[in-house]
Amino acid sequence: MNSTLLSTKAKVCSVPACISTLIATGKITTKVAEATSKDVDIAVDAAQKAFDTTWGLNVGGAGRAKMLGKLAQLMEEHQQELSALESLNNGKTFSWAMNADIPIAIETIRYYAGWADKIHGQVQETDEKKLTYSRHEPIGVVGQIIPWNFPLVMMTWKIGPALATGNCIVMKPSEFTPLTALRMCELIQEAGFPPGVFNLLTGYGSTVGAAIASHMKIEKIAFTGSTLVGRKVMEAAAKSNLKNVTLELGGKNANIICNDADLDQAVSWAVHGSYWNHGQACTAGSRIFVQSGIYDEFLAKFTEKSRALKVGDPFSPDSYQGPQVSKNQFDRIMGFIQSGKDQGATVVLGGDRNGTEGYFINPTIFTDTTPDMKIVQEEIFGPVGVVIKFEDEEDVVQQANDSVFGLAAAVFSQNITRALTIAHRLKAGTVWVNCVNQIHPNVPFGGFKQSGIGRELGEYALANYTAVKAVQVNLGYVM
Ligand code: TXE
Repeated sequence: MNSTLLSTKAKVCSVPACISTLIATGKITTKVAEATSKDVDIAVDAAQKAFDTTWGLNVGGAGRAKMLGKLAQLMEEHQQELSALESLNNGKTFSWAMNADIPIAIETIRYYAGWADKIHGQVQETDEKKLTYSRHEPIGVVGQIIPWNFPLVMMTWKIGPALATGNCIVMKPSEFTPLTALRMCELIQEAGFPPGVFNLLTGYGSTVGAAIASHMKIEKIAFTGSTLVGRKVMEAAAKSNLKNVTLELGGKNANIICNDADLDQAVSWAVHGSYWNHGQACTAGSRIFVQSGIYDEFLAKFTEKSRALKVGDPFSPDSYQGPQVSKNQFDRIMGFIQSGKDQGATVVLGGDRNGTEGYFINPTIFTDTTPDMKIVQEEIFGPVGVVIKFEDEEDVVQQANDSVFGLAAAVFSQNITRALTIAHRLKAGTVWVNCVNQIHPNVPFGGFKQSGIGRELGEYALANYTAVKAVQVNLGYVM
């Protein structure tokens, strides 16, 4: 049991420790336990035991609904605390955590509480002498690996459908953001989930994450993170027990603004699309395509509005943007900015660090890019946008789809026919019209192309966590 945290036993061992840093200043906040692959085995055994005895087919949907409902209520009661922890966790502003992340997380759990007693199979008409039906059964022990950009939201997107459908979970949060996940363990216990149903292991991807992905007794894995690691997870699943895989990976999302858009609205949404969560959003609208008739005016207004954003202490009420999550990410983003400069793009705004302490980066805008540049093709995951001119629909659809990713896109036009025609031609799992970054628990979310496999949220996510069994009963058919 060394250095494992099994939520349901609320046991934390102390050594060896991995660290979590206070990102606003770069200093250490606290230390949490570092699990090993042996702890994954222990967690899987605990989960399997719970599945066979107290969970899985041993508890009805109404029971699961009640516990999920209670969990949502507890999260609501602790909203301030969870928001503060989330802000400490990854540097996002307290006000965004309080007004967006935590409410979305609560709504997600409440939404799946509603599904728990509505998981139905079907009856198939085959023959008068046969009764044939399908059951949607829980898979068993499922592995879930989540990232650091929306730690609690990502946690609820994973545990909501998995618990509603009766599975037991072994989860690993990002090594950068264990804090809200650890607090959730206590709330999950308080909500009445039996021991072993939910197990959290804090630790690194190359050890704990890899052990989950290749575990022979974990029959499904859900992963959110980089495309690079998504490939590794899929490979490990294929090489071990062919576990079922869903992946939510990166994006390089097109935000298309047509001549006939409401310009001021388009500017405000583009600011939100580029800098929300400090640009650390897989849906960030980091490729902004603007039609030639309004290009100059848009760029001037967008630059002015971006310059006015306050970057600073995440706990200060007037901060819009806090620090990037880690030194790794800070260096990575600064590397992308440098590559843009080296490859000849023009820096219209920012392009530099904010202050001298911590991982703050000024909102950055590039123009004069070419399609082959790294800043146009690769996911930067920071407050960096490129503004690109386009002439007509054909041109912009071709440019927008010129990406290995296909997560999200947005179209701004007051002509609904034009907006929807473009929306339908874009290769993306989500297209927003006259808005960006709108997330609802009942709307499916996921990517085309290398942005992922499968859909989270909505009714769609239930299928990720159920195995369909067909039962055929002979009512008198004689051999
Ligand atoms: O992600 P990793 P990183 C993208 C974004 C970012 C880049 C790198 O572009 O700049 O990825 O971020 C676990 N087996 N996204 O390096 O490593 C890891 O511990 C199993 C987009 O932080 O993919 C963490 O829990 N698991 C993304 C999780 O994977 C492993 C959100 C994600 O970390 C593992 C985050 C392994 N071998 C980054 N190695 C999104 N889609 O929103 C690491 N992990």
